[in-house]
Formats: sequence, C-alpha cells, structure tokens
Amino acid sequence: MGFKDLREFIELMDYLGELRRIDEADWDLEIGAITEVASSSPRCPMLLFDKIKGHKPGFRVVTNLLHTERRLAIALGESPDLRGVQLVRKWKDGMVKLTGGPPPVQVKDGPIRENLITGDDVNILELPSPKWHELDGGKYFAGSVTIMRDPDEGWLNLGIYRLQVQDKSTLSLYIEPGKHGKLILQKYWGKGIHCPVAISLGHSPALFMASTLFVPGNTSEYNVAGLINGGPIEVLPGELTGLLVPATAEVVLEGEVPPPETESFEEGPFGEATGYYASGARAEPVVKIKSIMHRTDPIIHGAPPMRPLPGMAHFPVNFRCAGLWSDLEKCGIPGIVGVWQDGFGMMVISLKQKYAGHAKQAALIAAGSRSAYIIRWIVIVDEDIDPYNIMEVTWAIGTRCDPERDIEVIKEGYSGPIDPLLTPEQRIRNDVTTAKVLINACRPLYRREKFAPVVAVSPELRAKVIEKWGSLWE
Ligand SMILES: Cc1cc2nc3c(=O)[nH]c(=O)nc-3n(C[C@H](O)[C@H](O)[C@H](O)COP(=O)(O)O)c2cc1C
Ligand SMILES: [Mn+2]
Repeated sequence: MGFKDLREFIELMDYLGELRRIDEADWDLEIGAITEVASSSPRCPMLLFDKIKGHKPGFRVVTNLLHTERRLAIALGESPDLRGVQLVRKWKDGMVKLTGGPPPVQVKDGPIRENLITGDDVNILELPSPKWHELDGGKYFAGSVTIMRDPDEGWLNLGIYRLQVQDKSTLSLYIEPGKHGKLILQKYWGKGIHCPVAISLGHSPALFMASTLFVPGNTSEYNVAGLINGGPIEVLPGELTGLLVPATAEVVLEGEVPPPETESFEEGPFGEATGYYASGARAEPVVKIKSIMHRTDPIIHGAPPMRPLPGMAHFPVNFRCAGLWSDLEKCGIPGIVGVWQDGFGMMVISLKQKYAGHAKQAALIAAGSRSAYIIRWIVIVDEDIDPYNIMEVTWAIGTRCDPERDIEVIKEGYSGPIDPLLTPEQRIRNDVTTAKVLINACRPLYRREKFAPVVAVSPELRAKVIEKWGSLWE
C-alpha cells in the first residue's frame, strides 16, 4: 500500500534524511529561488517551508517532492536504487494496466473536513502562493490537482494546471488546447453553464503523478492513482460542488469557471516546463472560489517548472517516457528495450531491430503519441545503447546515422503554446504545431551483422581481467 497522504510521504522522507526545513522565507521570490538553487545541488533535497513571511505559522509549502529518481522510486513503491531506464520500465509496466486501476472509494469523514470556510470569509490570499521566478506575472499555485466531472459521461478528470492568484476569491487557470481539462470546460460552456471545479492544493504523490499523465479520456486519473497507490483513493464529496475530493487532501478549493466571454483575467507570464517564458500573458478563464476546506496546518504542494537541470530535477520526465513506452507496446511494436528523455524536447527509444522498417514504425508512432508533447527530436538507437546515457546516444547518432538517409522531418506535429519556437504569426492563428524530426541512429538492418565491430573488451575477457587485476582499481 502506498502513502495515504502528503504528510506520510514527507515524514518518511524526513526520516530518510531527504528533507530540509526552512523557516521564515519570503513567498516573494525567496521560496522559488531556494527551490531552484537547492534543486541543482547534488542531493536535491525536498524542502518544507514554514513561518512564511506574511502567513500564519503552520501554513506550509513543500517543493522538490519527487525531483530525484530515489524519491520517485520510493513514491512508486519500488526499490530506491532503481535508476534511468529500469525505473521507467517499472512505471511503464504499471501504465500498460492503467485502465484497470481501482475506482476511488467514498468515505464518511476525513481530515480535509477539519476546517471549512465559506461566504465572505473565503480568502485564498491567506494560503501561501509563491511568486516563483522574477519574470512571473504574479503568485501561483503550481502543483495543484484540478478535479472536474465530464458533463456528458460522468467520469472525473484530474489534471495539474497552473493557477495564478488574482484576488481573495479569484484564480486564473491555464489549460492548454487538447487537454481533457480544456475539453471538459468547453463542454460546460457550450451548454451555457459554469463548470464546477474542486482544486486540491496538497495530496499524496500518487495523485500528483496520476494527474500529470496522458491518461485516455473516459478513465479517471483517480483510478490510475489507485493503481500507483496499490489500493483505491479515499474520497468524499466537496461541500460546495459535491465533486469527489481526496479525503486526506491538505486544502481543497471549490468554485466554478464561467465561460470566458462572461469573465476572464490576464494570466502569465509564467516560467514554464520547457525552461522558457513562451506563452506570455493573455486573457484566460477564471475560477471563482466559493469555499475552502483545509486540514489544520495545511501543506501546499509547489512544483514550479525551471530550466532543465542535470538528472531530472525540474520535472520527473520519466512519467512521459513510461507513457511513450506503453503507447509503443499498445501499438504492438516489439523489442523496445528502453525510453528516455533528457530535459525537454528529445526522446530516445532503444530497440532490438527485428525486421525491415521496425525502427521507422517506432519513430512514427512516437511522433504521433500524446506523450511526445513538445518533443521535437525522436531518436531510435540499437539495444546496445542506453538511452539514459547521452554520451552513448550522441555516439550512435554520430556513427550509425547517415543524415542523408536516416533523418526525416514531419511537418505540423503536435506541440503547444508553451513551445518557444512558435512564431508570433502562428500564435495569432492558434496554430500550435511544429515539425518533428525522426532520427534513425540504428545500424542499417540489412548489414547489421557486417557493420564495423565495436571496440570493446568481451564480457569473458573483462571478467578475467577483473578477477586477476581488479583489486588495483576497485
Ligand atoms: C508541474 C506540472 C505543471 C503543469 N502545468 C500545466 C499547465 O499549467 N497547463 C496544462 O495544460 N498542463 C500542465 N501540465 C501538464 C498536465 O498536467 C498534463 O498534460 C495532464 O496529462 C493533463 O491532464 P488532462 O489531459 O486530463 O487535462 C503540468 C504538469 C506538471 C507535472
Ligand atoms: Mn485526463
């Protein structure tokens, strides 16, 4: 069984020496700067901020939650030593079973009911929401889960979308085109009604992880979280909307999103997951908050994007790799050995070529997968190349890929408004596509056996040398 709430995970991380507590930091740039600088340190500690300037002691913010492979592995219930492709493989194995996750179970009571604020007393400014980066347009909840119900089919959708704090009861909400969250909003607006939403500001790692995934429509991310968690998520109806909210959440805001013609607010700029400020500031829908439920001494989760750092500190990228891997398997592509993404923009797939056109099949499916969102470079390598090792990948591209024959450009691929390459003209016409490049860096299949051999000590000779001389360097 996984973690019942955010607190339980934080407590375990504290016990394992992964947590640092920081008192009296300022919500205005200090929390964000500390988070980014600490991310780039070798330990990349999880950070728990308390006594935040201008806020009640006990109203806390946690950052860098899953930002190391060790913490991610623990959150997934795997061995803490799993790294790179091995970790992605475990994650992928779970994703293949995604639709079979257990639905949430309704409970009578839960700690989220400890405090209820309604009417004129609602004031989201009392909840710490940092201004994360210097060029950000304001204060943000970054790491919250927004819950909505599909008005036609009834399933509950959960997604992570940034929320800018505008005043004591107004947030502006940024959801990209094509995401379920946006499609659901549009369904409500099409019927001329406001969309009810519940927003969890702090929740178990499983709920966060499930809400970042490209889960198929009609499948609630609650079920996926149940699968990650090893048991169903406990929920209860929100006081205002009746939407099912996590019973052990830290804070749940409830309200509604009116059609943008009725009300919208300027949102942005915001430092984004690509490592840029690409989408600028523009009018976006608002959430009118009407009630707040919260635990005593709540913890708000913050996952501010930043420029990619070595490892995976800015964003647990292997969520997406596991998604792509499971998409390839679901499409019947055999022989996939690993998938990895470093930073943002390039995904590498290693496979054991089995037939002519195999590598190209994998590349084309990858280019069309939702998991390859804003991925411009798709690289296919042989099974002897570890996609997690960028040196090996560039060696394969440099020595096995003939650019004239093995590189292909696909026009108008799936991207999004946070893509920094979009031109101002594209933005005006809402065209959020860019080209994708397929790179086949596998040895040509028809002469694979005759390809120049790799310079490397054989496993047998290696074992002998280590046995006889290894003590000199090990
Ligand atoms: C830390 C973090 C922040 C994110 N911020 C946004 C965002 O502001 N807007 C957005 O559309 N997607 C954002 N995403 C990506 C979505 O959460 C992701 O695409 C999810 O699958 C969308 O779910 P949906 O298709 O059910 O709407 C973010 C992801 C993470 C991990
Ligand atoms: Mn969804």
